[in-house]
Amino acid sequence: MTIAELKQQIKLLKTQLASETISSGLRSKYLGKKGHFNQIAQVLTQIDPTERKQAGILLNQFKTFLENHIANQETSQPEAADWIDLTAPGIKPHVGHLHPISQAMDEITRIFERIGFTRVRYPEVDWDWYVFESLNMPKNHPARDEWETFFIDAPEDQEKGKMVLTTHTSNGQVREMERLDSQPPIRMINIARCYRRQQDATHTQMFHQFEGLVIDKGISLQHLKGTLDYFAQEFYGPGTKSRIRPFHFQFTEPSLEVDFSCHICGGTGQVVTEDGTKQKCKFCKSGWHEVGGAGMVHPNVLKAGGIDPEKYTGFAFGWGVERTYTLKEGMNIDDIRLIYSGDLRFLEQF
Ligand code: FA5
Repeated sequence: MTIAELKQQIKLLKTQLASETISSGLRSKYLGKKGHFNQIAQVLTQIDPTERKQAGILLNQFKTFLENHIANQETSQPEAADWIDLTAPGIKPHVGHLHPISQAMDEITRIFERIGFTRVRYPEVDWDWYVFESLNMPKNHPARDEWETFFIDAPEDQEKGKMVLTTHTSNGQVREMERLDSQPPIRMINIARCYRRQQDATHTQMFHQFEGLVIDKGISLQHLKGTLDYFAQEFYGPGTKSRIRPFHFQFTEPSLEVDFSCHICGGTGQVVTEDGTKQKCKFCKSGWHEVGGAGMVHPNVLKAGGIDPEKYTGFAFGWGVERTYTLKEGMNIDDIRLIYSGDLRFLEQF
């Protein structure tokens, strides 16, 4: 090789280097063991001995040039900002979403707000008076046993009794009457956490209920049934029906249990299989799903809230949010404890 050829090669490498757009890897590519510089330096032995000194000087100058150029590139383009392809699709940031039960509570709130209900919240640690006694469950009444209550180890209030973790959102009934100075009309939707000593596939120790309360002149069972049908259609979709069955609660008279028709079998309790035979619907077994209780507000409850039962009547209902939500079409949640398992594989599906 001649000095002229060496100069030509150095020139080519400089042009190539100038067109490199990323700094990462430049050092090993040009100055590494098998890099361009070492490869070109190997030709030194092939150069005529009379020109070797000059070739050595040229190579040294080229090496210094490479060192400086690459060092400059590395400082002006830190690794992280190596190279940006402005046309590449962006990296989708990992965004979370509301917990499915929060989504359900928002939806329930919107459904009732559309027909004039006001969303309220009352304490989830409350006095015995609001949770039991004002709801027509005097001290030592056996009906209290159904509520498997957590009691708080705190001093008792002389009038309002012990403190408990609210077992149901019905504690909001007399509180709402008090908030409105016992002046109907009342249209409340109270959604809150509740606690009971229960734990199995359909019960959790902490769960949510939503409580409706309507009090005005002339309120009847028909208003309640109309509200149930409205909710059924809005929450579960057109065609869903509601059904009421006689029950007993101390704070309503008459008392009812509320069912909604099953979306799988349309309330018939039977599904037609592919071969045309009829089978019992496995989802509901009877055509209906029970969601919770309801009834006409007991006169004693109205009195506890300072409202004259001779002038006013009202209805109330209280259902589990988890229960109501898991009955939605396509949910397929057979164990409500999953909802609070914190398992992202479960939660990310909603
Ligand atoms: C009550 O709690 C009444 N306060 C409802 C009511 C309100 C009746 C107003 C009349 C007027 P019950 O104990 O049945 O009723 O509970 C209502 C619903 O809450 C149940 O059907 C269920 O959906 C839900 N629920 C009750 N306990 C649990 C639990 N441990 N885990 C999950 N959901 C529960």
